[in-house]
Amino acid sequence: MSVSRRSLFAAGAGGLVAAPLLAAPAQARTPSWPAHSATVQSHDGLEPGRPGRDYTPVVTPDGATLPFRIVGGVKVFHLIAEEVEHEFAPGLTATCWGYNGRVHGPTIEAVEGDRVRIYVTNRLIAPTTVHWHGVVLPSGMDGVGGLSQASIDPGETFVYEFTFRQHGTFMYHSHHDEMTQMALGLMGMIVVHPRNPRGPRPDRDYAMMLSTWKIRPGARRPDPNEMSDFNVLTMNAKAYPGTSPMTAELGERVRIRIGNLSAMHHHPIHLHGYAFREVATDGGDIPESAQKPETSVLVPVGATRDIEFVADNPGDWAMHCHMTHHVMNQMGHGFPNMIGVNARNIDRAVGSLLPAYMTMGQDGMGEMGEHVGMGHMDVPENSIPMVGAHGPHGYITMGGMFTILKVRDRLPANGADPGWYQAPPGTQARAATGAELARDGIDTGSATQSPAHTPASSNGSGHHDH
Ligand SMILES: [Cu+2]
Repeated sequence: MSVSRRSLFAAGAGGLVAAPLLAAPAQARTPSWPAHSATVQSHDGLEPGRPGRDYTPVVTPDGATLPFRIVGGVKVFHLIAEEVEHEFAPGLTATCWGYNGRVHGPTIEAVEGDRVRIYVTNRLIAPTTVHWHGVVLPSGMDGVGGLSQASIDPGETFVYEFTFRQHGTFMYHSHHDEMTQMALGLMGMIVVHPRNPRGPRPDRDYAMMLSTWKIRPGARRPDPNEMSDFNVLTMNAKAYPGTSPMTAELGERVRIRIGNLSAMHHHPIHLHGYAFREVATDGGDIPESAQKPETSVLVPVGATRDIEFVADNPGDWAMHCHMTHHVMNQMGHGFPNMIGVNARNIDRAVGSLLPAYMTMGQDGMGEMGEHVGMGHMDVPENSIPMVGAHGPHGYITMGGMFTILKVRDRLPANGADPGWYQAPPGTQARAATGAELARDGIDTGSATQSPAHTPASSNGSGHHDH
C-alpha cells in the first residue's frame, strides 16, 4: 500500500507541485502515513490481546461488547443478524434489524495483531453481508455483496477471517441493500487497541455510534425509504432521554470514539465544559503536531473520530449534536410557525367545538415535551414528539442526539449513576436580586414579557421555577 501511494504521489508531483518539492529535503517526499495506522510489523506468534492486561476495555453506553472465545490462537466471534424489538427512549419502541438481540450490534473489540474469525448467521428475511469499515484486510473479506462475496442468504452462516493489522476505531455494517438494512439498524462499532500504545492508556474509553431514523409518530417500523426528513436521531440507537450518561472521575483521561453511519447527515458533536483533541480517525492516529484543540468534532457519514481530554472540570456536561434539528424527538419541523402569535381568539373560537383545544408553539417548542408528559397534549401511541426530560432545575428541552458526561471527584464504586451535580455555592446561574441590579446599574426596562406570555399559554403547568 505504501508503495502505490508513494508512486502516485511522485507522479502527481511532476507537474503541479514540483517546485516546493524540489526545494524540500528528499526525506520529506516519503509520506509517513502508514506508520500511524500500522505499528505492528509482523503478526506472527502474537498472543491474542487480553482485556485488562493489554487494554482498558471500551464501554459502549446503552450497548454491549461482543464476547469471544480463543480457538488455536484465533479470537472467534459470532454475529447473528436478526429482527429486534428496540426501545429508542421510554415511549418509543420499533421493530428494527440488529445483531445478537441488540440495536445496534455489540461492539467488536480486539488488539492490533489479533487474528479473528467472525461467523455471521443470517436470521433475517433478506440476504445480507457484513462489511468491516476501515479495516485493512484481504479483498475477499471486505463484505460487499456481489463484489467481494456472495451474499449470505436467510438461514446461512458465513465465516470471515482476517488479522487486525491496525489499531483504531472502525465500524461494521451491512453492505447488501444498504439503504434498507442500515436504516433498520444493521451496524456496530469495532475498537482495535494498539499492541504497543504510544501515549498513556485512557482511563475511560467510550464508543458511540450516531445514526438517524424515520419513524412516523405511532408507526412500529423505521421507514428505510426516507431520504432527508429524519425524526429520530440517536447515539448508540438511543434518543435522549433514552441515552445513558457517560461518567469520569477528576483527573482521568477520557477517550470517546464516535462513529457515524447516518443515512444522509454529518454531525458536529459538541462537548460542554472542555476543550478536547481529535486524536484519531478511522484512517489512523493523528500525529500530535496536527491535533487541534476543539469543542465540536464533525463526524462525517461513514467515518469515525476519536477525541481525548483529561476530565479536570467537574459537573454535568451536555454532549450533543449541534444541529438543532438533531436534538429533538419526532415532529418539530414541518410544524406551522406560531412564534409570537396571540392565540386567545383562536382558542376561544375552537374551544366551543373542542373543549380541550389549546394552540401550541407561540413561544417555541420548549414546553411541548412537558405537555405531552403531563397528558395535556394527545400524541399518537408509541411516539415521543418533542419529549425531553426532567432535570434538577426544571425541564430539559432536549431530545435526539443528546447525552450527559458526569464528571465527579469520586464516582459510586458500584458504577451507579452519581445523580445530578450539586454546584458549589456561588457557581450557579440564578435570578438577579434587586440589590444586584441597582448596584450594577442594570435597567431591565418595563416590558420584558412578550405578547405570547399571556394567559393563553400560561395554563398552570407552573414549571417556570426561576
Ligand atoms: Cu446531527
